[in-house]
Amino acid sequence: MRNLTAVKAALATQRIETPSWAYGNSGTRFKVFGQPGVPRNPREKIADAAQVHQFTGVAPSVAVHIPWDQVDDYAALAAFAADLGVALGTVNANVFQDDDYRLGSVANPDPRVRRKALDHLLECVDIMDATGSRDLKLWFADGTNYPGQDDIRARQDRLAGALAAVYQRLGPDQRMVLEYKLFEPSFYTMDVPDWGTSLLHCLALGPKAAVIVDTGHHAPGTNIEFIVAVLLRAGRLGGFDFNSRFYADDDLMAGAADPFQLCRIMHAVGSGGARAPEAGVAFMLDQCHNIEPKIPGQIRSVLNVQEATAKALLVDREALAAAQLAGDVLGANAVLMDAYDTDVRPLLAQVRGDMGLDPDPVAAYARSGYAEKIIAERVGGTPAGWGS
Ligand code: LRH
Ligand code: MN
Repeated sequence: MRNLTAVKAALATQRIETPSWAYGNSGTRFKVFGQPGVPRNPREKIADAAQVHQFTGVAPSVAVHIPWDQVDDYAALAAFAADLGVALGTVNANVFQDDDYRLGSVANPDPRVRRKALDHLLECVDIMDATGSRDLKLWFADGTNYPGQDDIRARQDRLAGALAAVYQRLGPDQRMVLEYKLFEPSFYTMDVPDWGTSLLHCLALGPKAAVIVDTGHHAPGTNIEFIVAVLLRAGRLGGFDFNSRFYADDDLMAGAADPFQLCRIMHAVGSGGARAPEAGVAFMLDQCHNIEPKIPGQIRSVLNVQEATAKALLVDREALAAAQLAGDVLGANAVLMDAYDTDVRPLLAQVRGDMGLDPDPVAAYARSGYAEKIIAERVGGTPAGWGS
């Protein structure tokens, strides 16, 4: 697809969802470094997310996490967001921060604990009814730390039972998207450790269940674009949690550690005809800005996804297909590398200009004075964080 008009139109209609928790304090087990001006409540997080959309034009929704974003009136919160030009997006359940969940939530041996976890998942669907969100995102910390600790198959049965109960509760336009993770916080088994396990559960549930690929949740060296291609072929790629990592689930800025991988992933998305918002694949960021300023970090991350997407869109697919079918190994690789090696920043600056935006969102945000404003205003109260 080298038709530049079509490429620019595709870039202008891109939709990248930012996570509310990226605007709050976050860290590691060693330290959570507080930062000045950090939001203290869901409305301030949404106001910060609206800044990212204001300067990039392609981040019109913000994912919420319950109870980190708990409020009395979710419809009012959605209206507040709409007034700022963003929508409440994916609803993330949280059954990983309560003492009851030490041995798991929906896979816990104790039926009382499983019931408690299921009730939270069902409450999250009620919240989706109020916010108008399409997706319920489920990530489970559930697993075991030692061989023999629990029965692997029995835990799968318990998980399947809870997922089926939630699936029954979904409305006609709602989906549940199941995220997998190889390890952490459980270190011998995770009950949803990989794409295959997530896919099996989704296929068992029905068409409103799909797989979430968090780019930080694989073993080192995993070919993520292969997983993307296979899930798209099965019609079960629900979306992405984009971030990057050097070693584990580092939750660093998307594209920061491996921009080529992000480009290869977006190429696989394009090959599967799933780039456009209508295809139903959710493109989300799931990151923690432990040491860097959060709003600029989100803006930079959105730009990194845009750049990876632009490079993937510049792949000469006709030439690529011809080289592939001719068995021209180097020729085919060169077509893709030619696109990847293209500096797409001028093209994206043009796209932003056409959208009435400053060509350099990072600089424009810095000039806006918003950072200084929130530091001056947000004095007192408790900075938002992971709440554990
Ligand atoms: C788990 C995860 C999941 C979220 C959490 C914030 O590692 O990726 O998507 O619930 O991070
Ligand atoms: Mn994630």
